[in-house]
Amino acid sequence: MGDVGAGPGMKQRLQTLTREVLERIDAAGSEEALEAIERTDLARKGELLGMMRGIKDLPAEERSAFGQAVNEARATLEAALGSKREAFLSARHAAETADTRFDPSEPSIAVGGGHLHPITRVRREIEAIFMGLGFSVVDGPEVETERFNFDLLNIPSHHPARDMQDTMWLESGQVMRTHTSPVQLRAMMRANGKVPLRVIAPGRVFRNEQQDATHEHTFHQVEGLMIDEGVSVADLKGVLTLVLSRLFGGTVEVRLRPHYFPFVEPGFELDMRRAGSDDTWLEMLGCGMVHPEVLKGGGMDPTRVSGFAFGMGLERLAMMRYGIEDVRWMMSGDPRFLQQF
Ligand code: FA5
Repeated sequence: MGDVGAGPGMKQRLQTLTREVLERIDAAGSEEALEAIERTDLARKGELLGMMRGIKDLPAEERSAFGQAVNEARATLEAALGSKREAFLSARHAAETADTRFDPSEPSIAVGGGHLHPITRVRREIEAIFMGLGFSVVDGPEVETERFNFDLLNIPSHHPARDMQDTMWLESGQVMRTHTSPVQLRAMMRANGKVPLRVIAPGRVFRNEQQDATHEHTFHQVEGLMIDEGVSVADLKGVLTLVLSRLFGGTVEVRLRPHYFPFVEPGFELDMRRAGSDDTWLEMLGCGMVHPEVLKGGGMDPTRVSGFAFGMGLERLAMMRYGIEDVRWMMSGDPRFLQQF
């Protein structure tokens, strides 16, 4: 700038420069192009700010007016940059929302709700029915002692009845309970000889068994126990018939067969099938009158009280209830199975 100090020349140049930069801003085709203009024309080393530094060489009376003019030019350019940048932003936003592949009003993809496992459903139904009859729901440990799983249930060691249930033994000498019957003893002991005692005990049981369509190694039972003065086989039959007809809506046939269980006398097995069908009978539960030795072991006086007990397989009940053909589906964890319930 050879003519620094010539006020009119600098003013002219300021006007020209402002117009040129405004044109460049206007012509910028992208946000990057805008940034480039900002970096050169409005930078400290750019021509505009260079003019600021030249002010000191101007005649004193022109300095203030020229300084103001440069500041105004700078403000004008920054405002133009700002509004151009905003135009780019809103164009970008409009392009994004105009993309018809994205419709914010469309319902979202269904995530799929959870389902209760058929075993859980049947267990809850059974619990509700028994609670309506004055039974309470109790629990017992899955890892049991030999004493509770066998001895107190009138199954001494070396008794062939131990082979009826293939047992999973732990290194500690304890067992994975093979049935829910040990909870009978725990409930009696807690009752401390007091009757009436009416409990059910749902839970998992474990057997070292070969799996097939009706046998699992891990399955569920619901134990039932009712002890009072004068309880008879008629009560056993009455309660079980009532419960099963509530559970199945009175549409099943029931068959009682005499059966040996060491902890009951007399003992029975109950089979069921859909009424009027020629389905095969499905073994559903074992039951009987609590053996006097078992009552004694639980702290009850067999000369004063009597009781009935039963143990039903929940898998078999659920299979009947929902028409499930293979027990192995129950533990499959397959969502195609679970989604049906
Ligand atoms: C018992 O476990 C006796 N504790 C039942 C009992 C209790 C009898 C009280 C008398 C008094 P059992 O081994 O039969 O009996 O099994 C009872 C029920 O569990 C069977 O009727 C059947 O429904 C079911 N069950 C037995 N084994 C299996 C298995 N491997 N898979 C699925 N369900 C089974």
